[in-house]
Amino acid sequence: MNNFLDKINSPDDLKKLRLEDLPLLAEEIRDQLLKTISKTGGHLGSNMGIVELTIALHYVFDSPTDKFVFDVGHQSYVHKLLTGRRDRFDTLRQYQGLCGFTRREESKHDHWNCGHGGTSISAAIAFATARDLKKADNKVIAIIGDGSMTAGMAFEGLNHTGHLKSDMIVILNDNEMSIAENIGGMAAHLSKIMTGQVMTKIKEEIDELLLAIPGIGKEISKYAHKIDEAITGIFIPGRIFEDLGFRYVGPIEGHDSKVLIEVLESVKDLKGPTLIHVITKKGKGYKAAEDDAGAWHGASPFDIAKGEFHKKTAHPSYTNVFAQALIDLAKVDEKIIGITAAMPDGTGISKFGKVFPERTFDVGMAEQHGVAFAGALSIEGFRPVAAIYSTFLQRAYDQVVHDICLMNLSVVFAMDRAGLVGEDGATHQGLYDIAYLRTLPNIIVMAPKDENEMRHMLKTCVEHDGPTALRYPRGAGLGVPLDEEMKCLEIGKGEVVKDGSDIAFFAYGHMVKPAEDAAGLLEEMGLSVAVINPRFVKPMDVGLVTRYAHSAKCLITVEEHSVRGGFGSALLETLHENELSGVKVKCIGVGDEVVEHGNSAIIRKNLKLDKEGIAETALEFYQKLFGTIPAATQKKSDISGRGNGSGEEFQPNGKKSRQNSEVDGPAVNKPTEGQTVV
Ligand SMILES: Cc1ncc(C[n+]2csc(CCOP(=O)(O)OP(=O)(O)O)c2C)c(N)n1
Repeated sequence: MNNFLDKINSPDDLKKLRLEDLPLLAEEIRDQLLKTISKTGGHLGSNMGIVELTIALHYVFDSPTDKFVFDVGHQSYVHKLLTGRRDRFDTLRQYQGLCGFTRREESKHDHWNCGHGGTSISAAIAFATARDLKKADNKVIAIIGDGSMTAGMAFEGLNHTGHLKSDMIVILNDNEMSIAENIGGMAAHLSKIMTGQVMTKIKEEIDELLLAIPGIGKEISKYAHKIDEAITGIFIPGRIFEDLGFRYVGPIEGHDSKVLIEVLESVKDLKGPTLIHVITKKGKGYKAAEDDAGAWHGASPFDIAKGEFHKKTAHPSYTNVFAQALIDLAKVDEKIIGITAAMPDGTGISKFGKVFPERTFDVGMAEQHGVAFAGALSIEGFRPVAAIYSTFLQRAYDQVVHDICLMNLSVVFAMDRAGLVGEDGATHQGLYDIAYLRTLPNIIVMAPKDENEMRHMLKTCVEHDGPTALRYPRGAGLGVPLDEEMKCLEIGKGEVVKDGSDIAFFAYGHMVKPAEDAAGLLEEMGLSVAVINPRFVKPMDVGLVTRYAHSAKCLITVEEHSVRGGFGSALLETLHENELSGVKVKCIGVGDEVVEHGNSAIIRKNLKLDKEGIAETALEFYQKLFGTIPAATQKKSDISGRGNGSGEEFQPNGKKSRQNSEVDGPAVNKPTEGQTVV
């Protein structure tokens, strides 16, 4: 090995290499990608496929003066390796390490924070516009995959760019794959372009033969061209982009740095928008990933030699339990339809699709369209289940409001990855869905305490007339036994997991378990702690809230969600609406901050959302209200052994909170309502 990569600390070092060195550099980069991602996990296939293209971009352009905007940003690992982040590459996706997407805070070579798809062209045309307004002359290049090109926002960006006619380059990195197989007209159009290349070659050969006919050959050739143009407009490569106002260049072989460099050199100073269509192979250079691009898109740690992911011993994931439950429900209800937006495997809809292919729809990376599509299907009597991660449903917020809730349509939103998502980080955290959904009319919003309850909730959702939303976390369930029969839950009714009189935890969804564990720690100290599983945030179980507002000395809400607008806020509103004044309430959740990437256990510990953190915050709150626990009852004095690390607390005067908020006031003035203890 020549160790070219070891000497590259900036794009200037790359430019010192000879063209003939670049294939070896590409090999070294692929080795490094495998070495690191096999340990950290990450977007393997996309990065293996973009090696030569990234080398060529940095060889030809001058980053950071010239600006690269990677769409989604999941394919920017090679860019990170070439822009001074090689030494920290082993920290990829780790806590306080390099992010798995582009981050402005991380490097001057990253100009746009992303993680969601379809944003690159909008950002790039804005950078080009700003450049023109400032009379600067740097280049701007958006790099977008064929999967992300199916996002409506990408078309909006193309349309505006064509209109502005600014000097800008869009590189379409076409590997014929989104995470799964790419879908739709754009995919078909791109493959026609490639077929068109073959046809063009054939036509050139025919032309040569015609021209060789003495005397009349030239005339016949001209006539043949006219007919060809009239009939086969589809063979004009990139017609769709040309019509949008772009100069189309391609398709170009994407694994030959020399060719790519020649093409980039030849277009870099052209005026107006140019789209370069580059053909790459996802997973290039690693057989397992080339053979199964879907599985290796987002790889968990793996054995390089064997090409196998390390085995996980955890319980079945929420995703798998959801998929099986949906299949079971759809066997008896033929109106159930599964919808995914380019995440068939991540959401489990691919499993549903194997059993009910005709009732499964992957709409592409097009959440907005997917939600409206679900709405109109429900008008026709179907029961669409839109399985969209909490974070990606944000993209379709207006559709949830306008196309579903206002019409009171029976669509189920199954939101996987609700709560903290670990290594994917800030852009993927599912921390806002309670807030953005519970404010809407008609919708029922719920979260299960475990995977068994999730199945009952799913049945509750599909049988309810009107919109419903169900949130559940990333990863493994608790391993609880699954009831044989799924049953509908009473809407708006929670359960008392355990009774208690000093503190009542109202823990939403998957936070019931850590709250139960925290209650255990507090009880060891002599406190009496209730744990409530409210199940629904909308409608809230007013009876349960009222009961504990009277019977417990204080209420503590626990959620893996933004405290602002979340379950705790809803409980405070419930107290207010029911004139339950003077109740002491503390809201535990995520404060007004961006939660970065890293191992979920570390992040939860830092946010004090693990059992020790919850118990510690609860104890502090209790002691602040009522003084120290009497020594007579106290069994143990320190919960975690990690000292006092609580976050700032919410003050009515608007003082900032890091991760929890509290409200208190005069005594309770309403009678108690009864509730069964389960
Ligand atoms: C709005 C949104 N929806 C879904 C996703 C999840 N997602 C991440 S990458 C990806 C596929 C991207 O495909 P493509 O752009 O072709 O890039 P490739 O990985 O194939 O290089 C998807 C669906 C996302 N990041 N953003």
